[in-house]
Amino acid sequence: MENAERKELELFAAKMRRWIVEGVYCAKSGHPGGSLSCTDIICYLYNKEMKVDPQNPKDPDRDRFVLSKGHCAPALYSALGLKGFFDINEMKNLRKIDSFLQGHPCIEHTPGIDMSTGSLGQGISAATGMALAAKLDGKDYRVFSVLGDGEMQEGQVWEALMSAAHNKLDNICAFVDHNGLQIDGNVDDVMSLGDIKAKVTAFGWNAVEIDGHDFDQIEGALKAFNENRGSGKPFFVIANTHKGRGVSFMTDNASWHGSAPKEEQYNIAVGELDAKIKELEG
Ligand SMILES: Cc1ncc(C[n+]2csc(CCOP(=O)(O)OP(=O)(O)O)c2C)c(N)n1
Ligand SMILES: [Mg+2]
Repeated sequence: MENAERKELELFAAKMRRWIVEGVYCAKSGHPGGSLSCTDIICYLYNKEMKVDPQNPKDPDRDRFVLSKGHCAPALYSALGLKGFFDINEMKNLRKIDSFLQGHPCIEHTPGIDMSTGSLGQGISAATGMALAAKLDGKDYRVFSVLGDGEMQEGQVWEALMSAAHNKLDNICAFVDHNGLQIDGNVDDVMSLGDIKAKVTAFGWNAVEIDGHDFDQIEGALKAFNENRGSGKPFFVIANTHKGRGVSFMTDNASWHGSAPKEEQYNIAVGELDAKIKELEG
């Protein structure tokens, strides 16, 4: 991709991260670590890949997005807000009573949300159902989903993977945000996933492995997904990432899975992200 295009994506992602930190700080709760690790994937999808219209969020022909790791809602909300689905300043009301930006995505109240998620394992199942619906309705839309690596320990995920392959859903592209950490520490210490690529391939999907913070590699994976359409096989992307990416003291640190920064930590995080935004705007 051209340098200017990459820089534009980096700037959007830096703004997303700035709003994630703002939202979680204002709420005094939430999940910054996993939101910051999937930011670049969601940034790319909403800026370059998905056919969606902020003015017409229920367009029946739109591409769908399901955040299966629903606790990372701040990442999705920041992308939707920056794209104009709603006023981005609503991020300051994250998790407040009566706000439409609750701790987990809700299809009923939030423009741009295609599925309510939060109970790990369910999102990818719903995404599979949506991809099957597209096939049955003769529609061309695609379904994108992002799972957590800890989430992949859920048995329901593997039922969904089996179902998608059985139904030949080559219109679904699932990413795992492979940050190596879950709520209690290392995924490998809690319950190792083993060779994810070998497993999902054995479950009938085609798969690629990428650096989930590298926009050229994200683009390459999506190109491979689009070329894979017609194969009758669903497509899986193992995106290697860092939890807490973009904020020095949160990076690769499981303790930032589900906690909000105190004022001093907020100031450091915002200082780092504002400097990044300034550098990219310059
Ligand atoms: C069914 C279910 N069990 C437990 C939880 C609580 N929970 C929320 S996040 C999380 C850890 C998820 O780890 P991972 O999927 O790796 O997320 P990430 O690292 O991307 O934040 C858990 C256990 C849940 N949301 N749903
Ligand atoms: Mg994880």
